[in-house]
Amino acid sequence: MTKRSFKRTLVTSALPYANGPLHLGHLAGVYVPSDIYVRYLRQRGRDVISICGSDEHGVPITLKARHEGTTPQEVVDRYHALNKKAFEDFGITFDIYARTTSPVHYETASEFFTTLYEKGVFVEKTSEQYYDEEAAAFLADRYITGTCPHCGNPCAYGDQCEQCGTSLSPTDLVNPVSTISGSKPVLKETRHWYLPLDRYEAWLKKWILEDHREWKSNVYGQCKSWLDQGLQPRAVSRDLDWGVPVPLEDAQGKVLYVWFDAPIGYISATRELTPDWEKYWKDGDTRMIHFIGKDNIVFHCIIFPAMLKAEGSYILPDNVPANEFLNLENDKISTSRNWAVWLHEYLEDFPGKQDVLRYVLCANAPEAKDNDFTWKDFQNRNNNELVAILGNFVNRAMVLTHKYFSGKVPAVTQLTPADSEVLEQIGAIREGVEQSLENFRFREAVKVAMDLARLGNKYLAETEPWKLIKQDPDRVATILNVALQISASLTLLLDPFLPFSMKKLREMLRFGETSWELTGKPDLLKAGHVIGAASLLFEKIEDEQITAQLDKLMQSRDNNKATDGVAPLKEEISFEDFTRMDLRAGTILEAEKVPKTKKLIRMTVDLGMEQRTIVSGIAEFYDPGELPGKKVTVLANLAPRNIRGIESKGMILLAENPDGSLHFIQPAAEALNGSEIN
Ligand code: B3M
Ligand code: ZN
Repeated sequence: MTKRSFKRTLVTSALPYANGPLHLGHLAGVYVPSDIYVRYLRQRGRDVISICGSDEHGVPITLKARHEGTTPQEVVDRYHALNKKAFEDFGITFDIYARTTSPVHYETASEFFTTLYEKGVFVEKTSEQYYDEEAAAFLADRYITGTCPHCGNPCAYGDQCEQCGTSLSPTDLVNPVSTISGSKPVLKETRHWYLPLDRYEAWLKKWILEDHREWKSNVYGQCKSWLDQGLQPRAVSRDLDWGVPVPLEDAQGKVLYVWFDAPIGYISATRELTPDWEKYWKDGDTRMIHFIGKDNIVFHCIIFPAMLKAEGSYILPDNVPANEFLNLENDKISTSRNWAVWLHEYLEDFPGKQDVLRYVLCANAPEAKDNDFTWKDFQNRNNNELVAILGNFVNRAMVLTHKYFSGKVPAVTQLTPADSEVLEQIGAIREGVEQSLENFRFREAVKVAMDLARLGNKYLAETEPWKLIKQDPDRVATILNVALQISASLTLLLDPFLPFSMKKLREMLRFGETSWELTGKPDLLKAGHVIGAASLLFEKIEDEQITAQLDKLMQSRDNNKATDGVAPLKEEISFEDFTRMDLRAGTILEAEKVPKTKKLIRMTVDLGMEQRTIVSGIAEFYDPGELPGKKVTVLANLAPRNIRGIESKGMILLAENPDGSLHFIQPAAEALNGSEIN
């Protein structure tokens, strides 16, 4: 159980795969909460480091490289740079953003494997695995697809079915197919090293189910269900050519499984960050916290701890505050369907509004269950909370101070009991925020912190200094002093959540302190201190901006619809194959329905040198009356065919949509009848 005191904190955030850009689901689930947490600890002067980096191994990366006709290295270089920048742009303050392709990581991961190997931890096993004979490669994880034995999804992967969520092994798949060559794989023997999780089951049960009852219920529940099902040995190596090579003599062509090397990435990143790294990893006075999404729970709560325990010299995580998933406009975020808000695109559309997204994602974080991000909610929270409450309060306090006291903090003449109560509440609010943050309840934390702005807003609304300035300027001096003290405390309390805006507010107030402990202390701004000019902290977001975002999303939905069911490409042909077709521009002269048929239209087409009779099955899509005069493309050297007793000489080219509808491929108006198309 926690509640003991630690000397330092090691915060890790899941290492995103460097195979695609980041979207707001990533921020909401992992990086906004972890950043709030470390900013808070730093503000308290605690010894804390925040570790992250790119996960650069794994089959999705090599597959992407193959699709793009490039190398895995090129893919990870590109996305490492893009994602590192996106984090920086959103003020996610990692102490290091490392990479699992770095030499330090290769060394650390190999050493870790070797230690376990030499301790005799692994079980070495030869088993039959799928092998692609055309590509001469074993088919690990996503290199193989097939039908899910549980739900019948025909596109399940070798490691997981994305439709029903079941985790699979390649031999579970019905009708397996190699994603490299499309061929049917064969079974072939191969040797691998397994981590015998079953031997750690009893220990894990005690460590999690008894000693860590304080873990979030979604995390605890998932662990319990894994442990109740019983743990199996897990292979920690793969037959692949991209990854950390298995550091053994007779292991050519074998690399460490990505989920074996990736969490070791936290250790190697710390090594890269500081020569003092062992203090963070091997001293029992360090508290280690893993921030992750729910799909990573088993790896961080069961497999990695078992690895650390087996190694023997490392500490274990004290808490794993995993979040559930964030949906977008009532639909699962999906990279392949482009149903996402990409971080770099957000900043193009809302420059300078990082804090708004941080705020909305925190206020609406998927902490206990999946949650939904909607642009309407984004607009409402910005306009009704950030603008109307927080921005409005500090702006009024500052503008009135400039107006009545030339920008000088007025001295308190006399505090009423109501004033004192307001000032005392700051301390209570601060404690509330601390409680929530220490327990990883970020939604609650930001709400309580915003209560201070609500309190300030209410205070000004009730005391109405603008009505008193004529008859009682002393009272106004006191009111504005109180309002400015609240503003100064706000810069401290809201800094972890809204770092860009609070920095701006501190500059406006000319208030240089950042220590958390000062929140609620009297006279943060001394009487006589001159504040700077007031400018707006937040701007209203207009309906048009929201509509534009929704349109953008709907467009990607339409694009998906249009490409759903598109026929796969046919086999490659040579240029000579193409030139055998004689394609000509033509114009329809006459058209009539073929009697007693539903689909057929008989046309006379002018091909310049001659007129042709062509029959085509387009009556469901075109009315004969609208056809004369239309330009068409004709395959002119197709052997004549007899269709319902009519000799059809040539074929009119048509595009067929996924819904089966047919549409002419029309040459431009300037193309003369009979001109060759090539
Ligand atoms: N790259 C999976 C993910 O992004 C993985 C996390 C590794 S953390 C050690 O969901
Ligand atoms: Zn399934």
